[in-house]
Amino acid sequence: MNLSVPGRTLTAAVFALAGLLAAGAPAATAAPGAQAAALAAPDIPLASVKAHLTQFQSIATANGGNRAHGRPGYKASIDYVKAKLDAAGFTTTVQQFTSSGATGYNLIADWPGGDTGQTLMAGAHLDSVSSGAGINDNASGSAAVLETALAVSRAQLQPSKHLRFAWWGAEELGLVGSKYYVNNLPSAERSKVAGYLNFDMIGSPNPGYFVYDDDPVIEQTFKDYFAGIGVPTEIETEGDGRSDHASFKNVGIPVGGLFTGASRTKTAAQAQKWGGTSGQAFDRCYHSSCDTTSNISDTALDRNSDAVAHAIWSLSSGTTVPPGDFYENAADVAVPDAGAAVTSTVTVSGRTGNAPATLKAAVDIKHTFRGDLVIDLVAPDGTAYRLKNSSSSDSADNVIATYTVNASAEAANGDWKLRVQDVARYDTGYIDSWRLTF
Ligand code: DTR
Ligand code: ZN
Ligand code: ZN
Ligand code: CA
Repeated sequence: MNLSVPGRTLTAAVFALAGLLAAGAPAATAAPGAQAAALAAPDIPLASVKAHLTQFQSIATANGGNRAHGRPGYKASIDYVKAKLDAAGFTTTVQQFTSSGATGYNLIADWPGGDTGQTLMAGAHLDSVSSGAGINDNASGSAAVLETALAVSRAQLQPSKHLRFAWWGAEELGLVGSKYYVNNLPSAERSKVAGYLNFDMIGSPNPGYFVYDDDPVIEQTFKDYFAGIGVPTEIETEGDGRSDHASFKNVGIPVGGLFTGASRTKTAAQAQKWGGTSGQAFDRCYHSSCDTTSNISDTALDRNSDAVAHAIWSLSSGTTVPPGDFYENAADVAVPDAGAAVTSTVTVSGRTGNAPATLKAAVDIKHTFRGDLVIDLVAPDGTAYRLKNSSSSDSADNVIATYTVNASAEAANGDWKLRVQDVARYDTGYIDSWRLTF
């Protein structure tokens, strides 16, 4: 299968493609808590992803308790996602098919622009089983892909590759929707798909962090992201053929994806590295009626949603920022109410000289009364730069802002800390993510 690389065998084409994908995915910095991204992917707000889960739950509740193929809850889910994407400027297409005597639907959303000869796809199956709402399986993947697509629109991203997002029908009947899509994609169009990223169950309540071991560049992109936030990963071993990426892999398209586990039980070693409960299933509600909005790990959903955005930004970009230009930490850090200051660290290394006079600190702090917060950037030598003072009158939510600091007196390399203190009682929050750009 020629992947749009004329005159080459599949193997060579895949590696050639890997080279293309690699161009957009520079090696991450070695320093834990810091990583270089080809382009600065935004933090995907957990609250926005969970708002979609709430909608999918409401849809299931209003339609017989599920969002299964052939049932009204599935079409209502398609309509919800399509409306969001139409409003955000995507070109959407609803592809119909028949399976088990019922009409099924795939939703395809193209982001205008980019080289359509190098199309990067990301998708998730939108259907549930008939026994429940299917919130982890797979509203979690559907919501993360939707919110990433909306983030592309908010950023008005113009990557070198063309972006296409997809929500599949009838995956639970045997990858029916994604197989229908691939089988009906003309071979000339298939060869333009540079890669397909799949997200099926990414919020399991007792989560593992599994990365598909298929295309090496895609796999490394995900691994780099999790290494950058200090989260160990494992190779997904039960995945082959188990979700929609198989439809693409079967025709030679490079694939990758993320998974937090289903009915298998978490081992003691896995609980040691990830937390959670050993001897218990990653998702005890897999394919059950209890797969509702309470069947989600917020931390896993947040981390994986951010990983989706990182992969889209990294793998679709033809430009690269010099490694080390951008350092981030997306691990959540709770800020105690009227308590001690907390810090989140990024380690800068490999740079020469001092930091710039226009060092940028972009912060994303979730809080229900941001006037409570005092925020400092602390240089490696301990010098503190005040980014934000407290204010008893600023009752708005969240601090999502970028501050410019004249740090030219500071050596660039070392541990830089974001220090946050809640100085007034009531209301609380957490550091969602922050990044330092040189
Ligand atoms: N078949 C998927 C869930 C699933 C089971 N194992 C894996 C591995 C990789 C991705 C998904 C899955 C479903 O029930 O939708
Ligand atoms: Zn399933
Ligand atoms: Zn699934
Ligand atoms: Ca986050």
